[in-house]
Amino acid sequence: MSEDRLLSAKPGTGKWIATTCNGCTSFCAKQIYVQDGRALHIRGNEFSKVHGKASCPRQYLSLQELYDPDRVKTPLLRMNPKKGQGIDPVFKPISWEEAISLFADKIMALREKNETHKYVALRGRYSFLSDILIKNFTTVLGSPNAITHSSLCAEADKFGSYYTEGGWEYRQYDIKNTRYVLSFGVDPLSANRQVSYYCSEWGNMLDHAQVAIVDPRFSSSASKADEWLPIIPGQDSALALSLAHQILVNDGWHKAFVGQFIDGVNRFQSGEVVDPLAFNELHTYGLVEWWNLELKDRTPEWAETVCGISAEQIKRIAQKLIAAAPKVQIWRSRGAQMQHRGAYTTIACHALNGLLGAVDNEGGVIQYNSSREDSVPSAKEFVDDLAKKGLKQERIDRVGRLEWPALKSGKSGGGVLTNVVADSILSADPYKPEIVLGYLNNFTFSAPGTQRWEDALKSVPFVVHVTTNISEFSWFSDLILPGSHFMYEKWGVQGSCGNMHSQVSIIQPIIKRLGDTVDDESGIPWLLAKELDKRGFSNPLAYLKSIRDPETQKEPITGDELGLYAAKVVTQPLWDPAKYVDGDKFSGWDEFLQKGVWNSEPYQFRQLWGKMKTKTGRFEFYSETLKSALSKHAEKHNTDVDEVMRICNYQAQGEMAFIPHYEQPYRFGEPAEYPMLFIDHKSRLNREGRSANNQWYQNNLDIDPGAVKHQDVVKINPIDAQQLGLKNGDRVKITSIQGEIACQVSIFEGVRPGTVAKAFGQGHWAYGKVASKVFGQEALGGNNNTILPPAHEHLSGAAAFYGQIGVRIEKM
Ligand code: MGD
Ligand code: MGD
Ligand code: SF4
Repeated sequence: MSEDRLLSAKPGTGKWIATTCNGCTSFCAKQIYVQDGRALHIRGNEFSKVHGKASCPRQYLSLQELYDPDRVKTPLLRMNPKKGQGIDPVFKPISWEEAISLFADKIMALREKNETHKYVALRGRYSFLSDILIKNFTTVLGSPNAITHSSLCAEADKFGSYYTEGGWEYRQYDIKNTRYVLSFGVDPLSANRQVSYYCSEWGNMLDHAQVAIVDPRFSSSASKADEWLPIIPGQDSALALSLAHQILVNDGWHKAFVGQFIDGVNRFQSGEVVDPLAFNELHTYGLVEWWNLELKDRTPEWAETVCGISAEQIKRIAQKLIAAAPKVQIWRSRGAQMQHRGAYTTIACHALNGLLGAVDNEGGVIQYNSSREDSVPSAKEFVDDLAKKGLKQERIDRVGRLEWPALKSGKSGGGVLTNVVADSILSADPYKPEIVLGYLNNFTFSAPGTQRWEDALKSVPFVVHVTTNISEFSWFSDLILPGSHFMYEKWGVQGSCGNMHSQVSIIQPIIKRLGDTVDDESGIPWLLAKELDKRGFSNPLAYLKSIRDPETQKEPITGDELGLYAAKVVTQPLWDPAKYVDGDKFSGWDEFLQKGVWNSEPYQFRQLWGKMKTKTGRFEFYSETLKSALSKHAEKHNTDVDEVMRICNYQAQGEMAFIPHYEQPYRFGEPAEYPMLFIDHKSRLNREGRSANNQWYQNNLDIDPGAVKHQDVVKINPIDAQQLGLKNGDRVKITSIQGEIACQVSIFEGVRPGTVAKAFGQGHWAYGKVASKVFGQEALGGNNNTILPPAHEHLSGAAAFYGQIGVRIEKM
């Protein structure tokens, strides 16, 4: 970045520069008003065909994140070997040279012992360039342990799409043309993906579509919906299956997608088996098997007794779906899916889209448009023999073991088990790591069962954290490396999708960096590689030098150049006239950088009908794709699928494992001891776990229904509050089988009686002076992850934050 670009602006003469927001998985393209090297204002990027200038309210919080007075501005070394909450780590500022030299020594010590696999890299949020620091650098060092946060994020969601229509990915929704939206737990005005786009278009959609929100909590989107269905937590599959039953008995499936009885006479009658030969299926597979095995008995009357939604309301919604099909869309959130037995809920909900012909159809639920960026170049050829031995060791998260199928994209062990890593470290199974690097993550705060992470990190000899703030993870670290702010201080690339377009947008260093920081995804590996080179280990530097400027073929000579060249390499197919295929066209890199975003062509409907990437090429109600994945996993362990189901704590046996079916939700805590059910949710102002040290966050928390400014509240229904003798503002203790936290009561009719709801985000005891009550010692409110058990949905590998989590509420 040239000095004059940063400093030429006289007061009042700043300019808008493109970058990308990372406040959530929407990754909106942005423009920042920069003057005298400072970021002053922010807006959506007008060149984005996904969201244009629109934004969610959280964009502004990024400015306070950037200029947070509690930011780490120089490397810090721990002087107190004793680790624990409330124990001062005595961090001493040191130079980059000292910090990187120490880090390199530790890596070389592992190489000397032939134990390179004992290096573990953990990452949270990221840009596409994080592959340099996390995936590829870790590979060259000789460790299989590049662990992402994906299983804390939303893996169960992708499971639902993959095992019905063959895409391990999220979806977009054609809300401009839809007539009915049924959401299982998604609150699109607050969270999920492309919040900016959906916020800006939702009001227009309400002019031509009806909305029903299924959520035990009255969310922002429920407040604008036609119907709110306050379901009993964990019982979404009962509702979805009964809707499917009702659609079939009422002749409501979409014939052009699903097919029809050969003689046109509907034989789907409650309780009656149907002859599969009587039905001629078109673009779907296994409808009659699904009916015979599961749906025929899943009446609305049955569902009412299980999920707490009246049969009358279920029937009404089924009729509305039938009337609006195929211009309908069934959305599903982490809340409905990231549950201990949630895998079959994900496919039950998505199967409704199949039944109603909404898949890949106008007004319906659409896959992401393909975008054509490249990956960061592979590091394979830079792996030496010593490193190859390390790479052969089992991965620290135990993925692929019998009880951990994590079937990403159909592969046994294809996924990740982020939250298992704490247990692996504690039990030294498969081994105890010696170096843990955390990048843009805070698993001691963001993962259920936080205490395990604290204990695990205490036991690791050398923990490094790349972070903007001293967070709960940093508190247990030996070395802190100051992170560059993701949006404003580094090179990166990110992607997003919505409004029938995909986009790829640039992240660039646009301000004067605060303190003594370097670009963390490229600058840190660069400095480390140079130190390792000095110690005779030259492959990491050779790898990084192989990432050349695609225009001049120049090798990088600084970390910043590495970031720039990597960003150019990854986006080259989008801006290079010699390479581009479709979507926006640019004259070259400079124009792309100035506009900041590439947009794909608009989505073409119904291209996937008959050509889905499933085993059968069709939308699978009976999932041959899941059958194949589960069977391969079972074979790998010399057993059968029934045993896999048992060990993963599912009830299904036999053919039931391959179809969407009802599983009784697993309850954590007996009702006698833990009578209420706990509901976790995101605040509208959460930038994942990163916004609590922000005054604007604390001052505006009441943007969420039932929330209170500057407080951490648990929302309790007036009926329960009366029984418990509670009033607004009372302090209460919430206890689960996992732990206890304290917070304040907010009496709120928008939670189902018998349940309590609390937003994730507060409860920091580190992170800064605003986020904590006493920095390093006392939390402001309570962290939900202290009371959530570290359970998993084993088939996808997702952490199970939701379902039936029993709690006890006591006045303090
Ligand atoms: P964060 O909690 O956002 O990410 O969880 P994590 O991946 O752990 O923490 C990121 C950390 O990186 C910060 O604490 C800070 O130390 C550092 N940091 C912040 N900004 C920057 C930056 O710009 N650069 C660098 N280098 N470092 C930075 C997220 C995860 O949390 C996710 S994705 C989800 S979806 C889950 N949501 C969720 C929930 O809804 N409820 C509950 N109870 N828990 C949840 N946990 C999960
Ligand atoms: P959450 O909002 O985490 O998930 O976005 P979603 O997948 O939409 O899901 C929790 C929702 O489920 C809440 O509304 C909760 O009340 C509801 N719920 C809880 N239990 C149940 C249940 O049993 N049944 C039903 N039907 N609902 C239930 C996640 C996505 O959001 C992700 S993965 C990330 S990383 C982004 N992070 C993020 C953020 O940090 N803040 C905000 N505001 N938006 C974000 N968007 C992204
Ligand atoms: Fe940033 Fe997410 Fe808001 Fe987009 S929706 S502006 S990525 S916080």
